[in-house]
Amino acid sequence: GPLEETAIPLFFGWFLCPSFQEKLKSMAKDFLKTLAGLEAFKKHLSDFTGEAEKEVDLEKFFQDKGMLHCTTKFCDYGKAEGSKEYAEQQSVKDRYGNMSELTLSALFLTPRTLGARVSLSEEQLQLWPTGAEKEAVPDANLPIGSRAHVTLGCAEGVEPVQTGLDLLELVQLQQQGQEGEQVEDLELGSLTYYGKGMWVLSLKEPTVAPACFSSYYG
Ligand code: 2AM
Repeated sequence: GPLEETAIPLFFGWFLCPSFQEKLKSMAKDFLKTLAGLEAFKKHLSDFTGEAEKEVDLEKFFQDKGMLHCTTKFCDYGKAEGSKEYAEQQSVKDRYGNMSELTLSALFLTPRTLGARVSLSEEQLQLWPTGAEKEAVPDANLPIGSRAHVTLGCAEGVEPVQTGLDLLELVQLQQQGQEGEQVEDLELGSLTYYGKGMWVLSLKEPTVAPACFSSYYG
């Protein structure tokens, strides 16, 4: 009967330790503050506002989406394709509840989302679901794990799933050799503008985020 079955969660992922969540949130806040003050950003402000000359408060523009985490597999309680197989995968069972260190390599924002890019280790990639990139961008050959990220905020009416899609768009541009417009060297790293309101801050020193592999039922 249903009571003997294992319930499949909404999603699996690495959940950042509470103290680190605060650290990352304040890092993102500082970044937005710096960005808002740059002439280069002001020049492209209409990407965010739809009209020139209008002001935007970036900190209010991106709404908090709660507990910071890096989703591995979105299961939708078993309705998403491959979720049962993922939940039963040996590596998933073995690592469940284990701590891991996520490497954050960049912060990025678009007129839809604000996120941190995660560079997964070989070991962490064993928990990465097959087809996560193909499912999002079927026509491209994007590196496995290149969708990995932490959503830090979304514009009004935007669902967090968008953050990974925005990241993949950026990864695709980089893969196609688009170098973007190197805008500025900030304290945290170099800032690049890729057009259409897409900004990337490559961290000079990747930030290590302690996180626990677990799942969320809601
Ligand atoms: P996120 O990983 O970009 O934050 C609950 O909605 C969580 O699952 C969110 O963290 C969300 O996005 C992620 N999510 C929602 N729908 C998804 C999908 N179709 N594919 C991958 N992740 C998804």
